[in-house]
Amino acid sequence: MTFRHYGDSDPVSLEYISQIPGVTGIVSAVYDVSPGCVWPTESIERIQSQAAAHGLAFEVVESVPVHEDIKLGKPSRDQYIAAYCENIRRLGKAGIKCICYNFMPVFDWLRSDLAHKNKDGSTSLIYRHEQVLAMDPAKGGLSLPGWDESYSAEGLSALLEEYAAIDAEKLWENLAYFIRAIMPACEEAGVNMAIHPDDPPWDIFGLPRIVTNEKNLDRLLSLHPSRRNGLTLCTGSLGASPANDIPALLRKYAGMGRVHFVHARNIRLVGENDFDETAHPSQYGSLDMYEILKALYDTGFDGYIRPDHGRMIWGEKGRPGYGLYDRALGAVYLEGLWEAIVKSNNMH
Ligand SMILES: [Mn+2]
Repeated sequence: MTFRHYGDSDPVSLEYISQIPGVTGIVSAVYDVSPGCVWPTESIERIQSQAAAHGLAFEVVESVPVHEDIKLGKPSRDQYIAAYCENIRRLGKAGIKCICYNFMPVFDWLRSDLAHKNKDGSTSLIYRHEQVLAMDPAKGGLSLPGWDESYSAEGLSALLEEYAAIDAEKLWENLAYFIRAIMPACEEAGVNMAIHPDDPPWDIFGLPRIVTNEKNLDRLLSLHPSRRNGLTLCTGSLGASPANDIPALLRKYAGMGRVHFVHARNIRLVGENDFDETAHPSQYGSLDMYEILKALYDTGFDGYIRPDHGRMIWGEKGRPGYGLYDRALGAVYLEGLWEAIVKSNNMH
């Protein structure tokens, strides 16, 4: 069981994380280096030693960002891929076993409201498709969680223009080129790549999104046969589409040994393409967390898992989705489910 940490700027301290029962490691990254650049070895080692000082392992990186030129397939991509491979080698040397990444054009995960007030006074991240459709990122003023604030409105318009030539098939080609180019470094370094599904799993602002469903996950894995070409199975991201049967997907892909990392969280579907993020337990959302963990148990899953986004509860202020309290409750709830599954299976 791991827990995401955002480095020195994270209001949730490593000490607090070390106090959560059952959490043995952090998921983190070097945050002060631009996409496409090589991470200084000292920065990687610093996270290692800070985590170790609190008895926490640092074996999962989330994320090593993929430069937009790689997604666009521009000639400059080769230099950025070379830097990516160097990062894989450096991270492998530092003890990292798994790198989470995504291949979403321009925008990372997207919500329409980062602090929707619930009846009990807690706040949640929610997504309302109509509201997102009404946003125009090229006009500026957009401030969203996955949002790179460094883009000017002009810079963003130019980037979106470049993407006009990139349809889903072209994006697949560019993803295939990237995966095939980095796999030798992964083999050499002993690092598993774990692509995060697109969140939400449908096109946004006219940009294609391709890591969205079973058919596409099959295609992704077929791009390179190495087990190191694997998945971060994010239950809440894929689960936003009711067509995605999460326990079935886990049984299939964890059974193939291709799931290296699981983001476990619950969401409640409240309309077509609309959802609320909820507390982790099954009763609050549309996902059956018991069936999800049972699928992992039955397939002998031995990868990493972490609670994903949490609500803000008990007056906590912090990074939307990444407060301490609700994620800690989520971790311990998942551990409780796991203990029950393990013990009930040992009895038979
Ligand atoms: Mn996730």
